[in-house]
Parts: sequence; structure tokens; C-alpha cells
Amino acid sequence: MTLSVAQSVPVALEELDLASVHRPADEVRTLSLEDREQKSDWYLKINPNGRLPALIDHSKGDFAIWESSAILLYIAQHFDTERKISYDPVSEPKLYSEQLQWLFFVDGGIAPIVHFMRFAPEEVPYAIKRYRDESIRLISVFEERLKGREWLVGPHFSLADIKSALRAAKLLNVDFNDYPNIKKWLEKVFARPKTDKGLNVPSLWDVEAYVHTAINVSKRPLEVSRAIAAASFGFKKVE
Ligand SMILES: N[C@@H](CCC(=O)N[C@@H](CS)C(=O)NCC(=O)O)C(=O)O
Repeated sequence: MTLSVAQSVPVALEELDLASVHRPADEVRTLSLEDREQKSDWYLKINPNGRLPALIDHSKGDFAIWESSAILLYIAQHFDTERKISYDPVSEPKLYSEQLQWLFFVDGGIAPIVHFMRFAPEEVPYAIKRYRDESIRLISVFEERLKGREWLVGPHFSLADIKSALRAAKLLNVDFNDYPNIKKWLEKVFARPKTDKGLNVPSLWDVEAYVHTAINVSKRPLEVSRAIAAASFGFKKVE
């Protein structure tokens, strides 16, 4: 298997102990977003949307998969037969549906906010208010869900936790000290040795540093978080 950087994918592979078998280090391709390698012809043939991550399954005729949730579900379908990090659509239809619900919720609701918080090149007061309010609303959905629960869906860690934790931790303007259920859950997710190993896959984006420091970073004012993100990723700094 060959994969690009985007932390949920290596995390899933590590959690299933697939990485060492299927993925020698030289098969992880890191793309330079600054050089817009993700929009290059060779990569667009793998992912027509020109974004990370993408996965190529050499065991299935070099089949290419893109969109992180689709990749996670593919990995689960083919390689998580013991259902260690996923739920089965046939024997556990309700849990499987709940897992999908959280994946869709994260992709549709949180992802656009993460982008805005990190990369908006200028101050737009309406947009800032809108996204700040929306962040708080969305994060409250997690907080409520995690009340009295260990994991987002069912009795064990799953794809829903992988994807949600990575996205939620990057809502840099949220102070997780105000959200004890989320804070406890994030700490548990990132304390998992295999998840941690997956996060250490070489990354141009250095997301690992972000997720591990997210709880502290989140106490900073929004402007400071955005300036840090801008400086880290070489985007235009917000003055
Ligand atoms: N919905 C996509 C989002 C992917 C995405 O936004 N990837 C970022 C990196 S984490 C990217 O490739 N950014 C570069 C670009 O937009 O050109 C997924 O979940 O795979």
C-alpha cells in the first residue's frame, strides 16, 4: 500500500498492525503542498480532487482511493475483519450507521471551519463570528455525546474517534478546558500507542505537533492561533 500524508490513514493502518506488513517506509509519499504537488498531473490521476490523503492498494490491482473517510471505510471493509476499529454493516447495522453519521458530521461540519481558522488570509468580522459560533456549537455536540461514554460510537474505539479527534483537536480557538468530556476523550485517543505511531508518519504539515499540543494551544486567542498556523505552514500571516 502507498499512502500520502493525512493522519487518519496511517493511524488506521497502525491500529490494525497493517503498517509494518504492507507499508515499508519508502512507500509513504509526502507531497509538498507549497509546491502544489497535490495538483500535479501524476497525483490528479490518483485523486482527481487534488488533495491529501490518497491510498493505493497494490493488493487490488493498484486500486486508488481518495477522501479520508472513504479510505478509512475501505481499510475497515477489507482489513478490519475482526472489527477492532470499526463496526460491521451487516451484523452491527446500527453501530455502523452511527459510525457513518459521525464521519459525515465531521466532514461536512468541522472540516471547512478548520480550513478557515488556519488559512484565512484576511480578517472578515462576519466570517470570524460565524465560524467561532459554529465551532462552539459543533464542539458542544461532541461534548454532549461524550457525556458518560468512553467512545463516540458503541463500546470501542472506532473510525469515528480517529476522524473526529483529529478534526476536533484542530479547532484551535476552542478551549478544551471548558469541555471536560472532550478533553478526556482526546487525551485517551492520543495516548493510544498505535495511534501515536500513526501520527508520527512523516508529515510536511507537522500535524502531530498540533494534535499533541492542541489542548494547550487552544487556550490562546484566535488571532494568536492563526498567526502560529500561518507561520508554521508558510501561509500569509494575519497582522
Ligand atoms: N475532504 C477531504 C479533505 C482533504 C484536505 O483538505 N486535505 C488537505 C490536507 S489535510 C489538502 O490536501 N490541502 C491542499 C489543497 O487543498 O490543495 C478528505 O477528507 O480527504
